[in-house]
Amino acid sequence: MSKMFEVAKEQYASLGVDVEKALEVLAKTPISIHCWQGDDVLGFEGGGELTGGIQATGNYPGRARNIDELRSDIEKVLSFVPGTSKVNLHANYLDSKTPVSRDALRPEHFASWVEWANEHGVGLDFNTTFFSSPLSEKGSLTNPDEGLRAFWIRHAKCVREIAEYFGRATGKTCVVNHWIHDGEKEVPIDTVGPRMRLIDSLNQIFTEKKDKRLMRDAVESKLFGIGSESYVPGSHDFYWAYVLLHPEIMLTMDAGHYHPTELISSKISTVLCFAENLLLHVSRPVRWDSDHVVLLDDETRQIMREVVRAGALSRVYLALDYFDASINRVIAWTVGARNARKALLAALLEPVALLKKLEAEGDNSSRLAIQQELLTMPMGAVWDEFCERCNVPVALKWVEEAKKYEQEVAMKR
Ligand code: RNT
Ligand code: ZN
Repeated sequence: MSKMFEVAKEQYASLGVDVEKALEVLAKTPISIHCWQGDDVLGFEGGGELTGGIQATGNYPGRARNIDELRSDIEKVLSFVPGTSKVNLHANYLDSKTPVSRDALRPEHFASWVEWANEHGVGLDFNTTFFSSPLSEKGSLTNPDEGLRAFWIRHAKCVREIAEYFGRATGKTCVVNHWIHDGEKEVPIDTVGPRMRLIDSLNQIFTEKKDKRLMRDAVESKLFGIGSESYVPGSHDFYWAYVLLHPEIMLTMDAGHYHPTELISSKISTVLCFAENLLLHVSRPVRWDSDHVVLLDDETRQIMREVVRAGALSRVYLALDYFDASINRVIAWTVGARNARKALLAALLEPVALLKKLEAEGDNSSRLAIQQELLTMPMGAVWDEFCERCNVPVALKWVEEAKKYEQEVAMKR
């Protein structure tokens, strides 16, 4: 244990913060690491193009081109990120030598992922993949063509079965996120029809009740996407109403899916008043839903603070969602994952009890002063100690290792 850590521990203790307790909670809180940062969201169906409202920009060399490369890259990332991680897969990351239609996906197509996950002691989360398909060019769950809409409903049902299998085979609940890219470049005349079809599709998908311990469903809202700038049926209001009427389904809030000045941190407490659980996509929009690498910025810190201050860590699922193809992908991945956990540490090191007491007493000046003082308290020493205890490289040592991996592995691709 470093001297710096001992000093930091005392400083936090003087505000009533139990650092050891904070580290315990930090270590066991799962954060789901998305698989799609490694290959620019392309997956392994062999299509080779990302379409459907989202875009990974940049062409830095070393992209993972197959499952083995992607797993090797994720393993690197996992070795750099302290605490409990899960790995978040998309339905187009199947392991199959022959093409499989998305409405015919079976657990066997993901059996090697389960084996891999168990080998590495990580749980798996999952996602329906409606984008990057010629069958969803005119939409997925809102498609006016009944045959195509039925296809995508079948897809979602397959994904839920596979998720159940993930839950059973890994012993860890699998969270399934459903995001559709459906939407319009211009405001359509009929804005109700697509929404009514979406309700019907969701009702069909969720008809079969699943064991909550094995898998959970979540629906992700969005304001706009590329090509769907003016109208998105699956908006925040839409899904918020849907989950209120169907409490077994969770709402997913992605930090990049709102108006530029609208923050998900300010919505968390409202959702928690009415919903038991919530899924967060920790991401970073820059002017648009650009999915930039997560920083240790104000909003990421505020997201974690809101969850911790509400005492809701066990009710909120945390997942990462960004894809940067302009820099070393393993480094991008790791920076974001470490930052999300660092922000969580910062939240856990807040003297919440003391701040709440001051607030109740009306002493808002002390409340403000303490919050500002906290910003320069030695969290770094606590973070370093945490990394050491978790056997991951301390400070910038991981960057050296990532660079070495880049030279020896990624650049040879
Ligand atoms: C898209 C959504 C969605 C995707 C992933 C790949 O805007 O945020 O979560 O990023 O499913
Ligand atoms: Zn998202």
